[in-house]
Amino acid sequence: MASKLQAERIDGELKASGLRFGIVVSRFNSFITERLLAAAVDALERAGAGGEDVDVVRVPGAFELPLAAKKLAATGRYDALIAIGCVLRGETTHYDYVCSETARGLQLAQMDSGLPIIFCVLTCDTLEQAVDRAGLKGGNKGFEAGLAAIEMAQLSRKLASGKTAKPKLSGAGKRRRK
Ligand code: INI
Repeated sequence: MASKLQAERIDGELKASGLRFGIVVSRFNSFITERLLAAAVDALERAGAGGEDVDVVRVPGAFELPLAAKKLAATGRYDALIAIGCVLRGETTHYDYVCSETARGLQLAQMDSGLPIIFCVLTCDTLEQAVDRAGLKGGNKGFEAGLAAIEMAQLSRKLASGKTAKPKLSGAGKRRRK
């Protein structure tokens, strides 16, 4: 038998006004990362963020993103962070170390701080693949990251406030008072 319980949805709204964002961007492969950055800022602006609500910090390469993100998180100034980078496979294993440590470091920073840190690091075999994901065929992952940052910031506020909706029973499932 189908359940009568109607669980309420708890979502983060896509409204950026009143929220503060920090964006950490890698200068390595800046041809790609600056396009991702522009699209992320565009998403925040379209959702209502003001210029004074968005800070942009640049680091040398993707490997440096986790430490900068961790330090930004520690300031307590932000509702969400976005980490932007682009790692392209070369002929050595360097790529694998940079990719795995960047992802691991950002996840650690996110879990340690409790602040949403959006992973906008492209890890591609070729420059063509990266270009496709930074504004051509595959859309722009920076824009997606901007939206994810807003959603996670709103959701985090909701969950932290404890004002989440409680599941309620529909008509037939309600207990009658005698
Ligand atoms: N950093 C990147 O962001 N992308 C790359 O493709 C890359 N490659 O290929 O080497 C890269 N290396 C630099 C690395 O992130 C650090 O900045 C460097 O090792 C200093 O710690």
